[in-house]
Amino acid sequence: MSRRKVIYEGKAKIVYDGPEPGTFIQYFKDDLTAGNGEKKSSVAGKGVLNNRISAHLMTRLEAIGIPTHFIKSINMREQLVRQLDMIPLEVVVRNIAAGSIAKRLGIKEGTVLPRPIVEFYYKKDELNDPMVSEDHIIAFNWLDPYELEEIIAMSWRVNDYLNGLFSGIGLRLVDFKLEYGRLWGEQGELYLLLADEISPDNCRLWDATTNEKMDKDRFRQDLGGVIEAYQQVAERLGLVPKGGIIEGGSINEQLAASLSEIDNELGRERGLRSISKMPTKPRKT
Ligand code: AIR
Ligand code: ASP
Repeated sequence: MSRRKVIYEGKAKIVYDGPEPGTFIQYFKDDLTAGNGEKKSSVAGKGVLNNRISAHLMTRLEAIGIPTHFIKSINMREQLVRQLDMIPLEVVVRNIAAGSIAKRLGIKEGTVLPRPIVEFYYKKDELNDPMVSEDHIIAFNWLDPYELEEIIAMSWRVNDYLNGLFSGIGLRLVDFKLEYGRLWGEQGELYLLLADEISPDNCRLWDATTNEKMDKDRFRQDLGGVIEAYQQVAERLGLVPKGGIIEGGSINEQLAASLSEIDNELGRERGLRSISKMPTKPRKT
């Protein structure tokens, strides 16, 4: 394998330079961390499942007009994505109280929120990703008011769509985290694209009938059955056959490799969409 340039190594992914200008390769690791890297582990096959789940969800979102960085799946752990100028914010959308909002505001976990709530966190490991207000975002110029409005609107749409998609497969979308990046067109116009990943690593998903946790909280809270939960999500989405691709703690490589072909086909069909056809409005100047 040729040596590729590592652009960035995160806790769960590695980003490599891509084969064409303006592209990156996103590699999904099996590593799991919590509490800003304080707790670490690795679960065989987690990266394969997240690659697949995220490829599928990004493709579905593109189909409803949400521009994303996803171009195509390359193999079971890698996807080709657009190179973006990342916005240093985590956008969290919550439907049901859990995690930090339950703790911070003393709301009982599982309480349905009066309406979806969008929160922003400044991406800075040294500071533990502190929550920030819209005023901080504008004052520190992380986004201009137009971009902020656009990101809130896009995040609401993503929430509406994913809520429906997950409820159709018996899962409650409790909350999730999104990241966005900027892309400039040839005329200098700006596009905001959904980036990073959407997977059980950054969504809370509960079984609709039992409220069983089917996401990274199984790892955060030492509940066990992490890979089984992720597989169950992939299985319900129709992305892996019944029984999954991880058997007895190891990946059925042959099965996993044959599966990634499906996303490749999808990618080829879609091709590289010209930036000028992106459905977002150019920025006001
Ligand atoms: N999240 C936030 N930072 C990293 C991640 N993965 C996701 C969590 C959860 C949501 O954002 O996975 O789905 C809210 O997290 P919290 O900890 O603020 O309650
Ligand atoms: N804070 C992230 C999480 O718990 C992961 C990490 O920072 O290590 O999802």
